[in-house]
Amino acid sequence: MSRADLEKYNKRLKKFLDENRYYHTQGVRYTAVAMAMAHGTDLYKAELAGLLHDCAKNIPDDKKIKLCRKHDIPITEIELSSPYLLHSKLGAYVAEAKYDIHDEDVLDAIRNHTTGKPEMTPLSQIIFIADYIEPRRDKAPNLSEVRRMAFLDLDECCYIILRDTLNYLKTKNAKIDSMTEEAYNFYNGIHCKKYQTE
Ligand code: DGI
Ligand code: FE
Ligand code: FE
Repeated sequence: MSRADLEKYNKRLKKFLDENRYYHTQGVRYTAVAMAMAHGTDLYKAELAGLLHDCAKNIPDDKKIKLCRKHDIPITEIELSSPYLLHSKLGAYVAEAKYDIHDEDVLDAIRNHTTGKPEMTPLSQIIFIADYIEPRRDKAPNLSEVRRMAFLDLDECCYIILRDTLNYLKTKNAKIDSMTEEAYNFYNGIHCKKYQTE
């Protein structure tokens, strides 16, 4: 693993992403590195996972489903009805098969970046959060609070993001992935213990 590899991956990635997605990816890449600095975790892994987290995003939805089936990646009912959710699982597969990444922590961070999950590693939390707060994001509520919390408390930051995401999905009447719900319950539990609330 070296920094030269990152530029090699970046060049390859550019061919597979549309322009907006490419710039979003650079935002997540550098936001993740800054967060790794603040939390004392591995800078290279944060940069690598940030760079590759959406590597499967621009694959058309029908092809996402086909590729998952071909490579024995299990598809849940909700993923079948909202196939964009598959880009994270499929992204972990692509990162391993096409970019030759075998670090399980990095692959897990890519795999879990859309829904989150309970007990994420610090790297998975960093990618989950960086994806939400990178500088080009401007639609989520409470962004300035979330951006500040990203550098102070990873668990609390995940709690706020999951709470606001579930609220947003409910207003849109979108189907909720059980993993998003489980992740919320887990980080809400930590939040309640810390702040002694119900
Ligand atoms: O790929 P990005 O757009 O950079 O970001 P992402 O991978 O975090 O995907 C964000 C979208 O995923 C956002 O619109 C909320 C949505 N999402 C997260 N959890 C769920 C969900 N959508 C549904 N339907 N159900 C979920 O549980
Ligand atoms: Fe994504
Ligand atoms: Fe993203």
